[in-house]
Amino acid sequence: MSILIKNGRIITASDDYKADILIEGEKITAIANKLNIKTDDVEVIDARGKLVIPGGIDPHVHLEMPFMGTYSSDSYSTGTLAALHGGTTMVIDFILQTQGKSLKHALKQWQGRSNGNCYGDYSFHMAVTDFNEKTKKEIKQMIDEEGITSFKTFMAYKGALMIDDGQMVDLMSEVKRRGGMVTVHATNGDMIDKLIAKHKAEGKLSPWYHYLSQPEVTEAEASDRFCDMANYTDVPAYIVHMTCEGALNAVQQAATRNQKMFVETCIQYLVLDASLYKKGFNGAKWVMSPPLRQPKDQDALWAGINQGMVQVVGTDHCPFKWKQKLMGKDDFSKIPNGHPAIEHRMELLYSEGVRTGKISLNKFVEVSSTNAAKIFGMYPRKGTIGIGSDADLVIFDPKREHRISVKTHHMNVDYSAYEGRKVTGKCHTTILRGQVAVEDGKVRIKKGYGQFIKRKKVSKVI
Ligand code: DUC
Ligand code: ZN
Ligand code: ZN
Repeated sequence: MSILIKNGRIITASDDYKADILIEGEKITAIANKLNIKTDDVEVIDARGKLVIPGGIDPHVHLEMPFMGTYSSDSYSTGTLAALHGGTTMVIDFILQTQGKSLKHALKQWQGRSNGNCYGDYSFHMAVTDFNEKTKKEIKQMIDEEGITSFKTFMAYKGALMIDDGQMVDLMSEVKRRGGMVTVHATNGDMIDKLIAKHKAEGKLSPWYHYLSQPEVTEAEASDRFCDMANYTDVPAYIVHMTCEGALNAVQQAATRNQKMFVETCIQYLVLDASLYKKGFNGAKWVMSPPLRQPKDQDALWAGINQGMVQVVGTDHCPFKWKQKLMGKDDFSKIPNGHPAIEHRMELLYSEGVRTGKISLNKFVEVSSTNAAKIFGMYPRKGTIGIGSDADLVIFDPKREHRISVKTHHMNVDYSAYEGRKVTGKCHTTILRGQVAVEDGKVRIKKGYGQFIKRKKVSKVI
């Protein structure tokens, strides 16, 4: 069946106009002022009074991920379905190489959990935690055969995920040679480990000390070092979950050197702050790395978005149920890091960004969808509304008010990090590759509809 969306206001990263959209099969096949299709085989959706935007792309999620002695609580099915409820049609998840094992080995494990289980479309970043001669040979294979073109690195979590600077520059050189991108969790792991040990030795064990163990300087220093190494190797690079003014300053230098350096922040760093860690153990709900920061950092991030220094807003969605958070009841360093947000990113960004006048509608689309598609090799198939693009669309009601709550969210987690928060703007209908996936809260597709999307070489698209 085809779909005709009538009377909507179409917003892309660059345009804002009223038109009808025809979807045939998985693709958008026509856009015109008035489309009159006379056949019974068309579902007509009236989008009058609503916005029609490209399906959101969240390039930073962790589904069913083994981490800190447990697994993040959303599976590939619950996580991608919650994403669709919130207008995100595609996610990029992270594969973690086990130190001592191959990338292929890790890929197989992640395929085992995800294959056939997704509602929404997905891809993987490959986290390289052990770069050696064997891993080096696998980079080309990942890019050319698997369509996995971005390689995540950790400058923290020593002994589990962190690589040293020697491995980092070697990896960067190989990824550059093969046409990929290096992404990074940029915080200084050694400094953080020292501060954690100090606080524990002093008997300071509450979530507040998670925050104090990762001061702004730990992120600013690592971001600066990462930019320098990327400049030295000339690799396209991307800093995930940037939280603070100090780290943004480091990137400014990369911009004046004309580096291909991209920055992502996450919705929580724009709308929540570190005062939440003062709520006793309840603060564990927001224990994530890097931690929430100060209002002055929120201001810097919003400005960075407007100035084009921050290109993407993701979530770092990594939910844990309360029982899992209790693993760190007596020691903040054992609280599984991460918070649930995959469902709320688009609506919060609209409500707190567009409605308040902090960002324009076009910027909203750019940072929630288009830029991620461009940076990660999926544009123009994804990330825009155009003839020939995948029909990944959200029909968004900009006036509808609602409150976020654990009682109504769809993520597999028993608390909300945004409980009771009032939001204006709601995703009414989410369409994925020509199928209505969610309509006014009702699910119309089946588990397994989501496809793995092979991505293009990075150097060809930016
Ligand atoms: N930070 C988190 O908070 N969770 C998952 C991994 C990370 O870097
Ligand atoms: Zn991280
Ligand atoms: Zn992450």
